[in-house]
Amino acid sequence: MTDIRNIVILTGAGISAESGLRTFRADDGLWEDHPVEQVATPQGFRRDPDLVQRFYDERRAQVRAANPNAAHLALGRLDMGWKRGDLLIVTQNIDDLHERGGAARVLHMHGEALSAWCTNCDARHRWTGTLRNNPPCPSCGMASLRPDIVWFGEMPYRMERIYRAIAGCDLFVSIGTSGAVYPAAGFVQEAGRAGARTLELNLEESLGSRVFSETRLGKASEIVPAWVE
Ligand code: BJW
Repeated sequence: MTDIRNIVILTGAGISAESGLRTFRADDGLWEDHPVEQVATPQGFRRDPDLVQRFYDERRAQVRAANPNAAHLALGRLDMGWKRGDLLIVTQNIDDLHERGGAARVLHMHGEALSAWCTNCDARHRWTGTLRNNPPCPSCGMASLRPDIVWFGEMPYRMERIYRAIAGCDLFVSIGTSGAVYPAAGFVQEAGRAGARTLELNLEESLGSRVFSETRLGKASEIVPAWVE
């Protein structure tokens, strides 16, 4: 990696699978038991807020019980040691395993399980317990808190910052994501257009595998440390 200065790393559910957090689209994935329109759209939340709060209460508890695996720890080491240029980890994951694995330059484009968002005053609060009993917002006192999650049809967070980082990177790495959800699935094309080398690390080929300059297949806990070291 001697010619590389600026790196953007996109991560998806596959990097946290070996920490015990389920992915979405596998046969035993989350969408098998929880229809996506019911739990991951603003319409689903309006129709049955209790169901959606229960789903994310459970996810929040699972995130708290999980620990970073060797892949998160390797990216943490890379982030701490990378002084030659910029590095940004753009994660689609709502868990905090990158941060607990030692990484600081992390951006959660689909939100965070451990955050609650007040739809009345727009404040965000670190949240570790339940949201099901309509707790009041600590800032404005209204019972308008929802999971701080980007659902289908909503705008992912920090897009401008992400596209700027991609436009300036020499290496784009995608780890453990199926490439089924946009705009994240289109980042590899953006990086390619910017002249970056593109590398996919995944258990199996994703929908966009052909677009990458290189694909390495295997478990994240093995192939990510091997790539970093
Ligand atoms: C391993 C492994 C191991 C397993 N080691 N690897 C038609 C065309 C284009 C776009 C659209 C369209 N119709 C609608 C859209 C837009 C829509 C979309 O993309 N829909 C598609 C289904 C087509 N997107 C949106 O609505 C987004 N917003 C938007 O587009 O706003 C407008 C906009 C305009 C202009 C610019 C920018 C924006 C919002 C998307 C929100 C996604 N939300 C979710 C749920 C919330 C978070 C949560 O509850 O956790 O985010 S959906 C779900 O999918 C979650 C994930 O972050 C996301 C991606 O999933 P991921 O991470 O890839 O998981 P899997 O399960 O799919 O794959 C796991 C991978 O890991 C696999 O490849 C395995 O092989 C691998 N793996 N074990 C390594 N041990």
